[in-house]
Amino acid sequence: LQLLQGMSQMTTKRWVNKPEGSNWGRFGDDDQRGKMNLLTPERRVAAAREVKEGVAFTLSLPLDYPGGNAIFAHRKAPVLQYEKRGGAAYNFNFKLSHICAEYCDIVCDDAVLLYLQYSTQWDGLSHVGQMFDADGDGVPEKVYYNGWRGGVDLVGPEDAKEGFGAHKLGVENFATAGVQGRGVLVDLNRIYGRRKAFVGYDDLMRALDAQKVGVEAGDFLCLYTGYGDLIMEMNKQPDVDVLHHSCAALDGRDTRLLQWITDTDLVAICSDSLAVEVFPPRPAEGDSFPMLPLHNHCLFKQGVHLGELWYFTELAQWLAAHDRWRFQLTAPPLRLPGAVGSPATPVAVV
Ligand code: UVW
Repeated sequence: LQLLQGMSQMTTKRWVNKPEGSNWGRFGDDDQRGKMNLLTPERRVAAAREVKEGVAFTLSLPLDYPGGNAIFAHRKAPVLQYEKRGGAAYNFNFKLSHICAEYCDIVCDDAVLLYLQYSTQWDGLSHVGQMFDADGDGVPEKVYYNGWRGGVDLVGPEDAKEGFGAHKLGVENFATAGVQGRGVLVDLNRIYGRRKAFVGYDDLMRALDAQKVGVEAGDFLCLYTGYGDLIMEMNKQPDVDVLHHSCAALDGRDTRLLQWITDTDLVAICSDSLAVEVFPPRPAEGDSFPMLPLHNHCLFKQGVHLGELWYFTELAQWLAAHDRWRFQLTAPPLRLPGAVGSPATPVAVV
């Protein structure tokens, strides 16, 4: 019987090797939600207890910011589009009635070409993977969180002629996790201003100690760096050189920081900065290393979602004025099957 059970386990698992520091299998061999599994009813109740005044803050940029595509050539500003309705007229300011006498209703519809990671966004677990020998044949393959495979479970235009998308680890799995919990804001802007800084474990602990707040299992760690203010001030004409040399971000090469992320069981890290971590990272030893070490640790190994280009300014001011750092956070991604990222318009309630 033991042998049979062992065999059936081997057939459901997609990996025989798992990356060092990963938690693959912790939430089941077929898990696609990662640490969002830790958003239990108890944690949602704890988050709701942070609502004392009922004041709400929108934590997204307008989704046409940062503006242009100088930051990432491959991510373009949203373009609204319009369709014709029936004959020649566009379905915009369109008269619904054929005879418009006393009453005539008019209607508008639109569509959008939206790069899902252009502005305030979530990175899904399918956003970053790694070449890794998961099947133990000595040859690395394209692998994502929990062993899901590039080219098989995540299919792109170079893998097939049709049927593209993240058939596993798509953001719809994240959306249906009910993304609401307790946010903890760390005000890095207060410490570093607009100076570029690599924030490692010691720095983050000092910031948390100064605010007399901790991060617990199930929390969303939110980092206010001031980068969002810079983006807003640049008024859709981003100065890439200034952005590149400004504000604090996490040091993805700090192994103690990565271990702390693992150990706290936080469910997500959200920042107003471009990539949560400093990019490019500090140089690493050897000739093979992740260019996005924090993404690698969070998305690929631990199933921790990352929120980027959020907007925390007014929330940070309110929290500082009230000497509070926790709030209820509601931040679902789009329930868009097969997408690897999603725009977000998160809301904090204090
Ligand atoms: C990259 O492609 C650099 O990803 P992200 O926007 O998540 O930093």
